Amino acid sequence: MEGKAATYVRNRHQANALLESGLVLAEMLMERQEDVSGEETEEDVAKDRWIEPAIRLKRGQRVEVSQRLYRDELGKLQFETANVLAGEGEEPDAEIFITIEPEPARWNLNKLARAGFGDQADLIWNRILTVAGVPEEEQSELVDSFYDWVDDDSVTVSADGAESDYYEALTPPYTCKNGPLDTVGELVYIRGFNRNNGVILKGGIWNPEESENRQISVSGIENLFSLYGSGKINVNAAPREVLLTVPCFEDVDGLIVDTIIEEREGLNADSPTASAKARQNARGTSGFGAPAVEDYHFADISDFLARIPGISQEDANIYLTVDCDVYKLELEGRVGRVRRKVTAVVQKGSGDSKTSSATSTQSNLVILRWQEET
Ligand SMILES: [Ca+2]
Repeated sequence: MEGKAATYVRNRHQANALLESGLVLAEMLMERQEDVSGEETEEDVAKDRWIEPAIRLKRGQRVEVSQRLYRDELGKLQFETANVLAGEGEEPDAEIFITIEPEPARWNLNKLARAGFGDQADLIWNRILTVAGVPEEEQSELVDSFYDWVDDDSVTVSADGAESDYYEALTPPYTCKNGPLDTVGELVYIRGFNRNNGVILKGGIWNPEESENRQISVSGIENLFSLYGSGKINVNAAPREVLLTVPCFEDVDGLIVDTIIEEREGLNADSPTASAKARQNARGTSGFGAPAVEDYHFADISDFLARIPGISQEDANIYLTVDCDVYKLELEGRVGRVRRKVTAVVQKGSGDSKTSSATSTQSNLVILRWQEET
C-alpha cells in the first residue's frame, strides 16, 4: 500500500509540474503566431508541428494541442522526441493537453449593461434569453435585476429590478453587489437568475412548480459568458451557441450562423453557396509549394461583410471583431492515472499591464486568472 501511495504522490506532483510546462508551451505558441505567415508549405509543417496551431492562433481560432512524455531510465519525464519514443503505439507515461481560445469568443458579462453596450444591452439579453427558452414576459425580471446588480446606484431600473432592500429580505440576507461580477457563477445570486436554484445557468426545468405539460425547459447560458475582452464577439472563434445570440445574426433557422461557420472553416468551399474567396482558397491549396494550412478565416470585418450577406456595417461595428489579446487556457496534465487541470485567463501584450493585481510571467504573458481544479 505504501508503494501505491508514494506513486500517487509522485504522479500528482509531476502532474502539477506538467501544468507549468503546459503554460510554457501555450506561451511559446502565442509567441510563434508573430513569426508565422500562413504561407508555410507542407514541408515546413512536417518539420515543425507547432506551425499549424500557431497559424490557427494568429487567425483568432481555437487551438487544441497535446504533448506526450515518456520516462527515461531514471524515471524522469521527457518530452516525446525521436530519441525518447518508448515504442510505436505504446501509451505515453504522461501527457499535457492544452486548449487555447480567444476570450472574445464569448460575451463579456460585465459589459452587458447600459454602461457597456448602451441600449444594445437590451437586445443582446433578449436574444440570449430567447435562445435559452425563457418566456418573453419573464425576461425583464432577469435583465433589470442584472442591471441593478451591477450599477452603482440603489434605485431599481423598474419594478422588475432589485436592489439591496430586495436581497436583504431574503433568507439568508445579502446586499446588492452594485459593481462588476467577479465570476460568471455570481449570476445565481441575482433576482430571476436564482429561480429554481439557478437553473438558467446550467439548464433544466424553468418552472417546476407548473404541471408537467406546462413546464418549460431552458438551456444553460453560463457558457456564453466571460469576464474579459472588449465585449465584441470574435467571428473567427465564437462557438455556434454564442453566434446564435448575436442580435444581428437572428434569422428563422440559424442559417446565417451556419453560413458563418461553413465559411470560416471552409466546409462549403466546394459548393456554389460559398463565397468567391472560399472557393479560391480551396483551389489554391492543391498546387506545389502552396500553403499547407488552408485559410478561410475572416481577415477583417470588411472580409466578413463581403462573404456573409445581409449584415450591416453598423451592426458589425457594434457587435463584431476579429481582434484578440486575451485568451482562455485549459491545461491538463496526466501522469499515469492522475490528472490535474487548470483554467487560466491570460493577456498577451507588451508587458506594461494595466492590471495591478496581475502577475507577469518572464515574458509578455500576463496571467489574469489561474484556477486549479481541486
Ligand atoms: Ca445597483
